[in-house]
Amino acid sequence: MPMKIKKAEFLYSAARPEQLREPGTPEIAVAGRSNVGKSSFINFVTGNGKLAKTSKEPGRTRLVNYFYINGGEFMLVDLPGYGFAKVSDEEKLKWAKLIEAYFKSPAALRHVFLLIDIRRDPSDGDVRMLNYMYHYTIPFTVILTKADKISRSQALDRRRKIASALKIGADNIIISSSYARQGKEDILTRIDEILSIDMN
Ligand SMILES: Nc1nc2c(ncn2[C@@H]2O[C@H](COP(=O)(O)OP(=O)(O)OP(=O)(O)O)[C@@H](O)[C@H]2O)c(=O)[nH]1
Ligand SMILES: [Mg+2]
Repeated sequence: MPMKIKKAEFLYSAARPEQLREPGTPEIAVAGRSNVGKSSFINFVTGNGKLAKTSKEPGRTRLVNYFYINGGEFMLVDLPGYGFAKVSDEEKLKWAKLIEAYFKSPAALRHVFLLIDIRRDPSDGDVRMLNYMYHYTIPFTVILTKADKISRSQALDRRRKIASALKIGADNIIISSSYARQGKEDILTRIDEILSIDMN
């Protein structure tokens, strides 16, 4: 059964690790390269086009942004993107520390949606992110974004290639497009599955 999102609100932004929220409400984080479509994905999935700020300029999201869904049923967390060349080394280090702190206190972190542009091969940053998740044993689903840019048969082909490059099953990869509103049912069904797993 797909999860029904009735209400989505911006809750909080964290710029430094010590500002990360105390665990409580289950969290699903949205991670991926800068400009891959994370903020657009959050707007698409919640059905609220203005919730997360999107931009043509990579590096728009610099903070960890928390979105409160259905009055506290769960939280969607928009993580800052990685792999943006124009960012200074100092900024990169800040980013790494923030993400590291986020993954290290995963009490409430249930799942990560790792977004990858369907037209691109996984980057070093994507592989590093996957390794983080294996290291901290955080379950994840890969979401291929911008599927509107290619045909349906090309999309299936890209999914096979990316699955084999990442050594994961193609069934753990959802094809989506925020523009064409593709993949929403699969994503909402996955969210429902994630939240119904008994953590005790
Ligand atoms: N064609 C297409 N473009 C998309 C899609 N989703 C997002 N985009 C575009 O991709 C660009 C980046 O989108 P964002 O959602 O801001 O990306 P982000 O991953 O949040 O970027 P950062 O916050 O910089 O890490 C924007 O120009 C979006 O309009 C999609 O499904 N299809
Ligand atoms: Mg963003």
